[in-house]
Amino acid sequence: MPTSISELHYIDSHTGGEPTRVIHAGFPELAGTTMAEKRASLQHSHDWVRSASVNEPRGSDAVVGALLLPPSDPEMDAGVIFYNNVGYINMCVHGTIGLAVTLAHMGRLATNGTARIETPVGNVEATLTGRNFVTVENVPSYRSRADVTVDVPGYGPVTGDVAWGGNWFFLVEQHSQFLLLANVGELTHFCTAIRQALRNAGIAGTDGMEIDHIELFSAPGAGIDADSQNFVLCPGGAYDRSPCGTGTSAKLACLHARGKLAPGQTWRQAGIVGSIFEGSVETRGNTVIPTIKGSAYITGEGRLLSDSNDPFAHGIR
Ligand code: PYC
Repeated sequence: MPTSISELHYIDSHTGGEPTRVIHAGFPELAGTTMAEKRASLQHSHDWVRSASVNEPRGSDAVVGALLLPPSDPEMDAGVIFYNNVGYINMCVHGTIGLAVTLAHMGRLATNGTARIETPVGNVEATLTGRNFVTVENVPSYRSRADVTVDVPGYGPVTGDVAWGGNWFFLVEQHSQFLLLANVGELTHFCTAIRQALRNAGIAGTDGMEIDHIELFSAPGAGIDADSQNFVLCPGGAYDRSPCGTGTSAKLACLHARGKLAPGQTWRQAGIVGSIFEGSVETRGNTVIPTIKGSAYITGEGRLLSDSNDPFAHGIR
């Protein structure tokens, strides 16, 4: 059979240690108009773009992909679909911070400029406040349930809040884990057991959406200048190296709902590797609009090649 080579053009960055791979050319045209429709087209007809670009051997379970598209709304500057090693994520703040720095690298965003970005779950804004610093105004976020207790086999009852920050999170304050990078294996095991227990108990987000991110909190480790430190388990089994911007948004919504965070007050959230996002909220009806600040750095760019004779042309699925 004649060989053909497909080429996906990428720019890589990391945000607080968490990688983002922006794919900006080389993919097929997607059906539909909105980002939600285009995501459905990507998922059902061209899922190889996702797996070829983030799964091994070209990526890893830590990489979040960001397919950069023209916006459907002329008022917006860009559209994006985020995905990972197992499927599609709704919104991704670390990825939006990476995307803003990538747009600057491409000459499409100037310092102090704002990119208005369409996602499948709403519009967000990313403002470049310095070469590597970005402020993201996220989608409306809210706590849907407080103090939900679930029985987790092997661990016993675990209590947490359910909140939306662009993805669904179960946020746990009380537990007996030590949030240290050295404990990532045990933290992953614990969070995976919580996620399964929520599934088994039929506990979900609004509209029955799966709670696919689990977030643990503790006081920050020695020498970390933050209000809190977290560990976030992502849907594909990897942990977020950054403090997770949608998870921080969910946390801010919960703090606000408990009367522990006033509008405009700053919250410094550290992640498990010690990188920090700064967040605050404004209220809008029953929701909050979170603003998350972080930084990203370009780490590479090029073309991902897939040879049609390669058994892993579309990644290890
Ligand atoms: O920063 O929102 C985030 C995120 C979601 C999944 C990984 N990072």
